[in-house]
Amino acid sequence: MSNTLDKVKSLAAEYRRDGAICVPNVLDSTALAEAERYYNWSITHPSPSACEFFENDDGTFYQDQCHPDAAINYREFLEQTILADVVAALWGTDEVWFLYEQVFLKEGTKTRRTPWHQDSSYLALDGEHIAVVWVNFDPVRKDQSLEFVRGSHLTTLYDGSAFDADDPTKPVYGKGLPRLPDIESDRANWDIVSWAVNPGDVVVFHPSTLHGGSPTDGLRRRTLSLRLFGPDAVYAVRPKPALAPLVAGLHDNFTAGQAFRHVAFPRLRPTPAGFEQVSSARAHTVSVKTQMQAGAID
Ligand SMILES: O=C(O)CCC(=O)C(=O)O
Repeated sequence: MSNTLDKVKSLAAEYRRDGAICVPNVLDSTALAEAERYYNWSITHPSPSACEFFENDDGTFYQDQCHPDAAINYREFLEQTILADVVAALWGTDEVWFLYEQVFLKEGTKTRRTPWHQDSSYLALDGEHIAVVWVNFDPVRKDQSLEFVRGSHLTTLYDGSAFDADDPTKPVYGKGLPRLPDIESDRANWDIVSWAVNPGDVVVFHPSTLHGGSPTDGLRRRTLSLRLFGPDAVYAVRPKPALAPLVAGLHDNFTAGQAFRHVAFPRLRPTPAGFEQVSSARAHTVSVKTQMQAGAID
């Protein structure tokens, strides 16, 4: 563990500068099998926010996120996983909280790109201490991997992508934030980075980093994306109530800039973790896609 965390610490400056890093061999086969067990639980227990983004395509591009029972069901994994220590090492903090999980499944003959976007556009929190940890259970080739615009977490926050099949930059809010640029049509002018990822490697990125998933072609890609936050995370106001995290009444509890602490989000570090207060009242009743395309939460 200490070797892995030393390796992570040596990447902290790159993480702060680029907004995304790949850390090889973080999860051993036992830890990976454990993570896969929870991924499988999510796949077999869809929440109301589960959806296929592009139903008319040949391949499957499925996601689900923020299951009302995930924090409770993932508890043992979250308490023990080195992934919480990885983000603590990157941030240089002692405290880490669980925000939510998201699962992706891309499989079939061909799946299209995950449109370029920044997660922060959809998120009700800001801060340096917020991270997405992208874990894969299948080898992912570089040309089919998640791509990032280096350093983009330090510049403009754009409107979200509504994941519209005909227009990948179609905005979620349509006001208050600039529309996403068409990065895909102009790739040479963006500093794009990606990695081939083997099971056990993890990609960590700040949610304000512009990213998009390459299309897959005949491969299966199973991804668990964990969202974690630390001490400096504060509640953020977006042009409309932010879509994520999908927790009933979330916006009633906060004012802009307030420290982001809420019973739905258990503290993972320092140990012992604080799960006692976790509420399972994360009600949401329609799919994420519907919410993104309506530009509002249910
Ligand atoms: O895996 C993908 O294609 C998308 C990942 C992503 O956008 C995320 O984890 O925020």
